[in-house]
Amino acid sequence: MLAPKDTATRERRSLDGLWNFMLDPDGTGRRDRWYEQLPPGAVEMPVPSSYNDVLADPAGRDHVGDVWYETSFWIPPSWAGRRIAIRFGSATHRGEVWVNGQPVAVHQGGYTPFEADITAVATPGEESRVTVAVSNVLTWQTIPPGYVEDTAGGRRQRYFHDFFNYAGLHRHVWLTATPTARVEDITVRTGLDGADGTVSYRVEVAGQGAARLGTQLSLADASGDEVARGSGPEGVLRVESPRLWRPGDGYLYQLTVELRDGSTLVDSYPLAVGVRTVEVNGARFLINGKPFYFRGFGRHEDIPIRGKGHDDVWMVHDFALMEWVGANSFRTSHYPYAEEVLDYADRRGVVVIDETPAVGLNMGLGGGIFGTQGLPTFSEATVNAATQEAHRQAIAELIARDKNHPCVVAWSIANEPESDTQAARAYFEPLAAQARALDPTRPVGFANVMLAPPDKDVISDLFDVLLLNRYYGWYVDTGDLAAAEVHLEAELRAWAAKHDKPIVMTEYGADTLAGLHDVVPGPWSEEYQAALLEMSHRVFDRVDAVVGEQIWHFADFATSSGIMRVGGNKKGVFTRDRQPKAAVAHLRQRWSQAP
Ligand code: BDP
Repeated sequence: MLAPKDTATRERRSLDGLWNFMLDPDGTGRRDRWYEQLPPGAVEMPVPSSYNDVLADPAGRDHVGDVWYETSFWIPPSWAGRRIAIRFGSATHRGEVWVNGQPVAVHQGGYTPFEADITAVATPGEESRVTVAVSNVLTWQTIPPGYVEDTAGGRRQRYFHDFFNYAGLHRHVWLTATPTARVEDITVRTGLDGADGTVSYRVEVAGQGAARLGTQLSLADASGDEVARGSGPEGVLRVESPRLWRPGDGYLYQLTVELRDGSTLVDSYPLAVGVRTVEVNGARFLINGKPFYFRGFGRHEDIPIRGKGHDDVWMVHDFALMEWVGANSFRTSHYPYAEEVLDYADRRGVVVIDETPAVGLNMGLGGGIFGTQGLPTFSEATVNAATQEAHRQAIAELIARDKNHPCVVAWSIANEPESDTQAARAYFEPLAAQARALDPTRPVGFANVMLAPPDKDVISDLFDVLLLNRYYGWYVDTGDLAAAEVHLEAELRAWAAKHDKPIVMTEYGADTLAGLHDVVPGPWSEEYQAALLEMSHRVFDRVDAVVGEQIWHFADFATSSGIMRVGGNKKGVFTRDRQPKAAVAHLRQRWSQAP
C-alpha cells in the first residue's frame, strides 16, 4: 500500500490536530447515530496520540469498547474530478469511518494503514465531517488476542502481552487527492549481478482508463542524476556499480513511476529504493553478501502521555540514542511501527526485523505472570481458525506495507507463540508458507519463547532464522549469573547443533530500577543489568551461530498492572524518559568495536 505523497499529480492535506472525542462506555453510539454528530459533552483529543493518558481520568485509561473521534475539513474546489480519500496510518485496534454520516470504511487490525474512498460522499468546495469509531477490544479472534471480562469493577480488557493496550488514532490522518486512473501499488526487489545492481519492479494501476495508460520509470541517484530508465508495468532496471544500501549507510535511489496518456502526465509517484541483498547461508546472515551481526534492541512505540502516538521528536531522539550506543538494528516488537519510522530507518541505514502484532498466542505463559492460566492456546474456544485468518491478514498487510523498505531484512510473524505442540505446527505451517510466498526475498522467523527450547520446539524447521528470547539470570537463575552463563551457553549450543540456521537473540535482559545500586550486583540494580548483559555477551561471542543481539529493552515502557511490574516494564537500558542506566556504558564500549 503506497503512502500518501505530494507529487506533480497528487496532493494531501493533514487532518492531524484536535478532534472532538467521546468515550462510548455503553456502546450506544451507533444506535444513537453519533456518526451524524457527536452528542453534547465531547472533549477535544489530539491526533495522533493514544487517548488513554491524555485526560487525567481513569475512565479513559481503563475504557473498553468504542471511542468516537470527529472533525470537519474542507476539500479544495480544485480537487473536483479527482479521487478523494481519507487515509489513516492506523486505528487501534478497529476503525469504522463515516463521512457526512455515510459509512465509508471498516478496518480491523491496530497497526496497519487503511483508506476510505470518499469521492462519492464529499463535495469539493464544501465542508465535510469525518467520524471514526475506534475500538480497543481484543478477542480470541483478533491479533493480538485477548478477552473482555465482567468484573466487580466493570468491564476489563484482558490480554496476554506485556505492554499497555494503548488505543486511538496513533498515526497521521491524511486527506488525499489522486488521479482517478492511478498508480495503485509498486513492488520493488533489488539484487546484485556481478558489478551491476538490479531493480526489478512491478507496477499495479487502478481506476477507470488506467489499463491503457503507458508506464514509465526513471531511477535517479541521490544527487538526482538518472541512472536507469524503463517502461511497462514490469521489468528490471540495471544500475552500473551502484552505491549499495548498507547498515550504517542508508543510501537511497529514487524510482519515479509515471503513468502517461500519450505525452500527458496522468500520475506520478516517487519511491525510495535501496539496492541491497539479504540472504541466509547456513548459520550466516548476509547483507550484500557480507556476514551481518545485529546489535540493538527490542523496542516499543511507547512514550509518556502520547502512549503509542507517533511523534517525530521522539523518533529522531530514539534513533540518535540508538546510534549513540552503537546499535545498528532493532525489532519492531510487537507490531508494525508507524511508516515514518521505517522511512527514517531506510535513510539512517538502520536494520529492522519487522514483526506482526501476533503477540500473546501462548497460554503456557500464564502462570500468574500476565494474569492468565489454565487454558489451551489452540482450541475451538481460544485461538482458532478465525484467529489464524486474522493472523494471515496481519502478515499480508505488514508485507504489503513494508515490502519496499531496504531497512527491513526479515519478517517475524509472531512473538513467543506456543511452539512445542502439534497444534502449533498445524497453525504455523501455512502462515510461514504464506509469508515466504508473499516475499521470497526476506528470511522469515518468529521470536521463540523460553518454554520451547530445542528439544521441545516443533516449528523452527519451518523458518529461515532462529529468533530467541531468553531470560537466563532473570526469570530463571535469578541472581545467579554463574549458573545462567552455563545454562545459556548449553541451550545456544543445542540450537546450533539442531539447526544450521543463524541465531539472533531477540530478547535478553533484566528489570532495572534506575537509581538502585548494589556493590554486589543483585537483581533490579543497575549493576546487575550491566553484569547480566556482559555475561550474555560473553556467551554470544563463544557461539558461532549467534549473529545478533537485541536487548530487551531499549527503554522502560508501560504495561498493564501486575505484581511483576513496577510502574511498567523496567528492562530498558534507558528510562522511559530516555536517560541512560549504567549498562549503557558497557554497550557503548562493546558496540564501538568490530563484532
Ligand atoms: C517476553 C516478551 C516481552 C516481555 C518480556 C519481559 O516477549 O514482550 O516484555 O518477555 O518479560 O516474554 O520483560
